[in-house]
Amino acid sequence: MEVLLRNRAALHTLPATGLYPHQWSWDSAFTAIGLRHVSPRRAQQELESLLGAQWADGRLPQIVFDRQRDEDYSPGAAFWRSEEIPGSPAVPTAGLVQPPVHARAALAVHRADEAESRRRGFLERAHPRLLAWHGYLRTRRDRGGRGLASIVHPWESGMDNSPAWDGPLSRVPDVRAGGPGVPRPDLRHADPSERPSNAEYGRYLHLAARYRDHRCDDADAGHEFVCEDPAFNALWADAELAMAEVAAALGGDRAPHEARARELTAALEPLFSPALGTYAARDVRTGELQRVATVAGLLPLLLPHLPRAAELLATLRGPRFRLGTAVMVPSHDLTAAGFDRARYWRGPSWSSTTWLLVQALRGRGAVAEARALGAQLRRSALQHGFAEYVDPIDGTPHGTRAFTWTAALALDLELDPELG
Ligand code: 2M8
Repeated sequence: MEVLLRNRAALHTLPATGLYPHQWSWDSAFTAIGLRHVSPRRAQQELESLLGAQWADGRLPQIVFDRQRDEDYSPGAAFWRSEEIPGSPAVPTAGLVQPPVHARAALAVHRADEAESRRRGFLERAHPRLLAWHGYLRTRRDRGGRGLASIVHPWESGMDNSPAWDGPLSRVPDVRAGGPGVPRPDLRHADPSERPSNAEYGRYLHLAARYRDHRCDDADAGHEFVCEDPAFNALWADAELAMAEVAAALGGDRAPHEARARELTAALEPLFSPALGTYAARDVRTGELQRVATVAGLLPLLLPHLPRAAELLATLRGPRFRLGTAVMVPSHDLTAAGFDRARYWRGPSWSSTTWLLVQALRGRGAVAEARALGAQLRRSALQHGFAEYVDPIDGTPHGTRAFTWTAALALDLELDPELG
């Protein structure tokens, strides 16, 4: 709670006061999941402040900027100039998106105090915005034509420098070529060996600038990075299951959402790689599956009708991810040549993905494993001042400290009647 209070700003919570001084999309959803236990109203406001920054086409932005802090993070409001793009909201935002975990969070927040939720009309107000958000993914983001949402930037996966993006990113020009260096205010707050490299940032900025210069138009044929991410789509399918509950709570029809969740689950199938024992990202431009096992490929375990659950559980428990003996769940295959214990999404364990897998294990009836994994997350969070990510082999903390979603999700597990 101390971390959540320290990072509080207006109606939302910053992921961390130094490294991430704005509001991030999926961070706010995880934050609300923790906050709901202590202040359901604050949790509602956390989500509503993000939903308030929705674009006319339904997208929920990756970042909602605080103009006062524009020097402290790159790229910021002055880079995106969202106010010049038709359909953008009144507040400055990025044009990209992040994984759609918001409906799941809204349902959890509603259930934390249904009377307060009804009194404030929380679900009634959130529902149309969540529908529009999922509608955006369906109508604007199916770039591959196979029923899955595509991401158009690694930031949209939430797992920025995951090795899954190395192949597709290698074809993207680096803005540094012939130009100035890239601004890295992030390196004031975290060690360079724990963050994405300058070569990756050069490509991130090229892609973001191009998207901005094309008015964040998803129909533009010239995207240089278009990928189907198993985690993004599994979280969307899970969010549709949450929407079925939201619709039922409002006296509506759950069936269309359940049907969509099944369709998405089926559409994920071609992303399964028997060689890896996980789902894998597909580069839509080349059609190639990326042959790397990452935690993103395990997240379809959240889905109840998944045909590959047994294979995913075996991989999670096997040498690549070592459930029970690794510290939480590594972001990348422990046996891969490119596994890096300390660098961001190329190996370290994160609370968000670990928490999602705690829920997935519980959903599949593996309650003892869910409890043990949840206990590891809480222990690690408390031991290291709520670190952003940790070494999966010896637990060494990395990135920033007093990180909001680490605190929020540890709090959620602490107060979970079955797991705490
Ligand atoms: C990280 O991503 C941002 C860009 O969105 C960054 O590296 O500056 C990721 O870990 C992402 O998942 C997270 O939402 C964000 C804020 O915590 O930081």
